[in-house]
Formats: sequence, C-alpha cells, structure tokens
Amino acid sequence: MKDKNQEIPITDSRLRRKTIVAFGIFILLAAVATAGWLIIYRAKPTAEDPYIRAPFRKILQANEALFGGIFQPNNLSKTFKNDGQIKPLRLNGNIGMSTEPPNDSWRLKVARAPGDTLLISLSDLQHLPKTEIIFDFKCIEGWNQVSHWGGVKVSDFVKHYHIDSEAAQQYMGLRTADGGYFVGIDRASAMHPQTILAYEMNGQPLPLKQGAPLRLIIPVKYGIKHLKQIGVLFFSNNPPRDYWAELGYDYYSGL
Ligand SMILES: Nc1nc2c(c(=O)[nH]1)N[C@H]1C(S)=C(S)[C@@H](COP(=O)(O)O)O[C@H]1N2
Ligand SMILES: [Mo]
Repeated sequence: MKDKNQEIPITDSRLRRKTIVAFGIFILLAAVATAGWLIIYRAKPTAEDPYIRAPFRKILQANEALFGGIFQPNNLSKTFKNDGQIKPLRLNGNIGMSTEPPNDSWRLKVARAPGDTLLISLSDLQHLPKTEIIFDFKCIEGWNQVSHWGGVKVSDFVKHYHIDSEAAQQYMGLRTADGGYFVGIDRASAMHPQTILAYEMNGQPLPLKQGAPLRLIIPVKYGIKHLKQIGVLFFSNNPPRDYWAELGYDYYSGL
C-alpha cells in the first residue's frame, strides 16, 4: 500500500509548474480586484444623488431592499427596566437646532397638503395617550446608551388627528423649524409601535439640547433619524430629503 505521508520529491519541473500556477492565480485575483476598483473609481454620482458614487448607493439600496423586506412591523426592539440608574442621553449633534427655548406659541406643523397645515400645541400632544420606552439608543458613530423617553406614538397621533390617509403614503418626513436638519422615514418604521414623538426624557420635560419641545424617538433606527426639535411633519410617496443620506449615508439606517 502507498504511504499517504510519503514525500513527493521536488523536481525542478514540478517547482516551475507550481510557481507558474501560483503566479497565474495571483495575476487573476489582482485583475479582478483592479477591475472592481476601476468600476467604482470611474463610476460617477448621479444627478439625483450627487453625494456618493452610484455603486455605493446601489449597495445601500440593496441592503435596504433586504432589510426593509424582512422588517417585521410587530417585532419590538429590546426594552429595559427602569433601575433608577438611567442617565440623560449623551449629547450628539445640533444641526438645525435653536438655542432659544420654545415658548407657548410653539406649534407642531403637520403639512397635510399645500395650504393645509395642522397646528398642534405641546399641551395638545400631552393630552394624547402617553407611551414610555427605555431602549438602547445607537449612534452610527459607534456609541450606544440605554435611555428613557416619554411621548405619543406616531400611530396614536395619526389616528387622533384623522390623518390615516396621509400617513398611508410611503414615507414620513420631518424637519427642524429652520429646515437645517431633515429626515425621511419609511412608513412601516414610522408607524412601528415603539416610534414616538417624545416630549420627555427620564420622566422630565425634554431639555432643549435634547430636542425640546418635541423629538422623534424611533428605536428601529440609528440615532441620525431621531430628529430633535421637530418643526414640520409631513407624509409623502416620494422619499423626503434626508440630511445624512445626502452626505452619502444609508437612507434606511435600520437596526
Ligand atoms: N436637529 C437635529 N437632530 C438630531 C441631530 C442633529 O444634529 N440635529 N443629530 C442626530 C444624531 S446623529 C444623534 S446620535 C442623536 C443624538 O441625540 P442626543 O443629542 O439627544 O443624544 O440626535 C439626532 N438628531
Ligand atoms: Mo448619531
């Protein structure tokens, strides 16, 4: 019987053949890598999306199709018990934010149609059923923190103001009063039972820098979507403008 461990003698011709095969594989892989790089390098952003090269956006969109497709509207994000140790969320981002505390004349603007805007006061919102949530807030910059919020579910809000038909559109859009920060949210995530218009943090009125009088809390998304100091809310079948998506980030930003 032949010994499996028997060494094969290394002859010059065998060595040459091995070298040629290895070199061939190397050239092939290098060519594939270079071709891939060239495709991405030569690709241009498109007119509609001038911020990132089209192949990168395609990858983000494929991700969105996959994760949006498997998104279960009734699957809840993990929640936590209040152990009395929950700290204010670490501050991050102040784009589009005012340093003036809001006064009693503040109204949430709900743009239903051109020339048809609902104006809703904070106390109106506080009279709606209140939902509290304690969840792990995640920022794309790589930090996360358990945080505690109170407010009204977007789905309860929609029902109360009879804007179900508007909210049946594919997206909800939000922007700050000055329009400096803006996000777009797919309908399923906006209407998710843990998505709230929050006016409290840790059982206290929302601090200004944390988004007073009203911010979005949407545990199924990364922090970039939790817009602080909401000025205008609207629904649309076209994707609303989104601050970070326009700088090349993922529009969907799901968790
Ligand atoms: N208006 C506004 N909202 C915003 C931002 C911002 O720059 N401006 N930053 C976002 C980001 S990236 C994060 S992580 C969270 C942080 O919220 P916090 O400051 O309450 O921690 O707010 C989000 N909402
Ligand atoms: Mo963030």
